[in-house]
Amino acid sequence: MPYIDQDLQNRWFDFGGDTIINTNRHIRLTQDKPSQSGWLWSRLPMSAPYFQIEFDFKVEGKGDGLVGDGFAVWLTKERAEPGPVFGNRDRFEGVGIFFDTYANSRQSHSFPYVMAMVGDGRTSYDNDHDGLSNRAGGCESDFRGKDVPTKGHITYSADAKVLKLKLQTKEWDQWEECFTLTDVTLPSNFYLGFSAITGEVHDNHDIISVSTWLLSKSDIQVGQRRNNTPPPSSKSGLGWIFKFIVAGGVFAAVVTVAYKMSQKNNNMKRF
Ligand SMILES: [Ca+2]
Repeated sequence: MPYIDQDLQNRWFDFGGDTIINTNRHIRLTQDKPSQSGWLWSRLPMSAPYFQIEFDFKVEGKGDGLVGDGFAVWLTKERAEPGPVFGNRDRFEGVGIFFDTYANSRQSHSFPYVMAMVGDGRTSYDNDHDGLSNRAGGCESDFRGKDVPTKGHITYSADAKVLKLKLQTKEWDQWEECFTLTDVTLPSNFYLGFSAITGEVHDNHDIISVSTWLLSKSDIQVGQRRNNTPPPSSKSGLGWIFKFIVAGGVFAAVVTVAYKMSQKNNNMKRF
């Protein structure tokens, strides 16, 4: 927060589609209404061999029965290409993590469901079956409409080729592992993105903060040994890419600024 500077831009992130910035609260990828699609993407590629990403998100809406469709976190070679996969392009190269709140077909697991797909640039996301054939890992997770801040925590080691996701959805500082992917090689340069989509069913899909840390190899190993969050050391992350800090809602006045896409992106808006 407040996410944007006086030019209504952010130095490190670009956003578009139906995304709305509420400078004291959140980046709203979709509102709780039909046929929305929004995105948030890092402007610069990353190539760190060891890193940690933490993001605060909130998914909620007035619907108590059918809601959807969910949002995605992206670590991909491509960026800011709107499309059908939770608001982003299909046939991506890299990792997509889907926070799926709508059952497109009957599954053995409950919803919401969080799953990862490792895209090779050619394979399509199987939307009709909620990505069943694409699933590299996943977990059931009751993350909608929670009082506790809901968070995701990703760690990656290029050396071990391991990508891990932990979630905080129940209590503050109570992290639960969702999945550990092995044999994952991210593109040598990839972007960090978030996107969300609604159709007939809908929800607010909000990103509240994003923090990233460059880790050293020893940070990762210590973190794995303790099965805990590797502490971001002062020598590691500074100057790497960006850090958003949650400031708390101390200002009474809420200034909402709707980001107006460039003409180019406007043309890409509906797909
Ligand atoms: Ca789905």
